Amino acid sequence: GTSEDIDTDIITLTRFLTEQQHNLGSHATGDFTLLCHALQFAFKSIAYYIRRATLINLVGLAGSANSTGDDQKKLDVIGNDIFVNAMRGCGKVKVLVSEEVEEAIVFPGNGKYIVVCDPIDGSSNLDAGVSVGTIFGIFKLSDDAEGVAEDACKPGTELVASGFTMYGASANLVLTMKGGEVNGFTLDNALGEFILSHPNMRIPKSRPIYSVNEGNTLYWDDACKEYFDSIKFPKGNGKPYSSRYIGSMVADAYRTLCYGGIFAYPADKKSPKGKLRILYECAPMAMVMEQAGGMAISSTRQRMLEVVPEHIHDRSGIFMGSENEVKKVLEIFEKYA
Ligand code: AHM
Ligand code: MG
Repeated sequence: GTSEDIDTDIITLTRFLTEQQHNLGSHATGDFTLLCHALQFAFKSIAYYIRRATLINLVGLAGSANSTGDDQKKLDVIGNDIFVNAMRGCGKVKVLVSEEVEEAIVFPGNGKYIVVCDPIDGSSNLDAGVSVGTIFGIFKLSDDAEGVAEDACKPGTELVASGFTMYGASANLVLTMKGGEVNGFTLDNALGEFILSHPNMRIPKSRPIYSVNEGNTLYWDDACKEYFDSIKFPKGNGKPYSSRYIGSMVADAYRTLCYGGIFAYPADKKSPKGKLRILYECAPMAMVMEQAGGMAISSTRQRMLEVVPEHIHDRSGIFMGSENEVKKVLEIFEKYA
């Protein structure tokens, strides 16, 4: 190529964050920006170790169990440690909730933020080289709060920012800030920078794709069965929906965001409260979906962002994705309510 083919004015995440902070004017202390820098370092490190995993023998079990008793992978432990250390190191975080740690972590110092995260979601897929991801949400500590575990039990409506990084063919970071657009960044491995590659992501209004673990059909309630039957056996000469399920929420959510459709992990007889966690799986994803023009609801038809967890590791059923697809769920669920 000639020199004209090279874009010399790319928007890196660093530049993007600096511009965002500038737009906030004198209100911005720079704390949030520093926190985001620590986050992006954690994503880069995790991306690096995932890419190197097989070569440096990080796959397999680590010989310990996480808070719910699941076997923990070596990379789960590493991902969590990277995340915790990055959040501690930036000095801006007071409370950290991680899927891998039973209790909320309260850091010394006067950090003003609460961070919730699933450092490596979908880790059962790791050994097969399937995409996994980090999910995160950021809350501001209330002025009168001293910073204890309970301060993290907030509804998604109070998130100041959220997103996820998918470690796939490339590392893709999706980031949104309260009231703002959803922006997608791709990690340029050679530069070591996230580059704004998908500005203002908008989820299509409708799309006939569904994503659910259909092996749970036996455990679904009638409303759930009717909904999935309605898209698989449409009336008249309508075409049935396509099925896509990776089993890695971040990857399934990223595809849903890009192509549209619906992703669901319903509450069922086996998991009466659902499988996915409210604070660091459902709420951050719901914020991304809504701000991209989509919807997210719980199995009880509540707006996902308004669900308040009683405990940091609480779960919920979830349906999220294109607006019209989620509305179809609501329509059928209302009949059973
Ligand atoms: P994890 O946090 O233990 O990795 O579990 C969460 C994952 C999600 O990524 C995914 O959507 C879901 O579990 C898949 O569950 P299932 O195997 O029951 O379909
Ligand atoms: Mg998880």
